[in-house]
Amino acid sequence: MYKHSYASRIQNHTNPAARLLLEIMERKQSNLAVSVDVTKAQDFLAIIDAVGPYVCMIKTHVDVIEDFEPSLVRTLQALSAKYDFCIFEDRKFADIGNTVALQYASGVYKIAEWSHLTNAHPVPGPSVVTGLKSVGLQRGRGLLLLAEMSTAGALTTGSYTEDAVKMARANRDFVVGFIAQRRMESVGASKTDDTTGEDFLILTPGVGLDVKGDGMGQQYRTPREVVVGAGCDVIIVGRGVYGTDYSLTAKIAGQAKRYQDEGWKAYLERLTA
Ligand code: 5IU
Repeated sequence: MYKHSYASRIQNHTNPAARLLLEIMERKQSNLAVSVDVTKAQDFLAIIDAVGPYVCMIKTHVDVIEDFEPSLVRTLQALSAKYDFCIFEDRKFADIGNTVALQYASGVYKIAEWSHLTNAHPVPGPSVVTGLKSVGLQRGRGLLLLAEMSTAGALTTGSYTEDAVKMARANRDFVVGFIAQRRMESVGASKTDDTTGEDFLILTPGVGLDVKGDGMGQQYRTPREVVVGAGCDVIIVGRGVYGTDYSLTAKIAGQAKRYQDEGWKAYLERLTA
């Protein structure tokens, strides 16, 4: 059982984005990230405004927003300051170093300017980290590697996951953790998670309380299964929080509170188990 508290782990990280996330989690007593995958800027902002008090992080896919304008990220940043949450653009970079550096810094979205954390597939090898780091490190940004996916039949297994952990170990100033389904410290190590002395942030999608899947390959586990059973740090919840009617903001806020409570209760159970 991984028993280190979020607060005690701040000192294990030099990366400002990792430290900020752990500080917010402790301050707000929340390990909930809400993933806001909607296509209209108005819905996007309304959902964030509703869930803001309950989350440590908002996860975005800005490229699905049809009426995206640069001003949207300024508003997002203002909400991040108002409600005290980190921003994580779930971009899943996966190209050669030079290209991902351009995609991260430039184009329509200029992700490095506003997203505290982003992520990358390890498939290109260490150069994907080198490319992103050349842009993000100086801005105090952090990277998560996709070590495992939540979908049925995902290819992110075995030596692929092990190599992702090796890539992270070689870049601890910038790679702060993983998108994964379990703790990663003991992967490729001879010790258990608790004794390796390493500290990776484990952010985990595929979390839901009411359904087990979405008919499109997604697989859900409960906050307790993820946080207590698998030792993960942040639960990422999308449709389980915002449902299908985005105008029901009171209901969305209620769901966010429900997942915040479940996630935190599970964390306290892990600490004291
Ligand atoms: N996401 C996953 N599984 C993964 C990875 C990312 O679900 O393995 I990597 C993303 C996709 C979506 C969010 O943006 O997390 C989950 O949304 P729902 O809770 O609505 O399924």
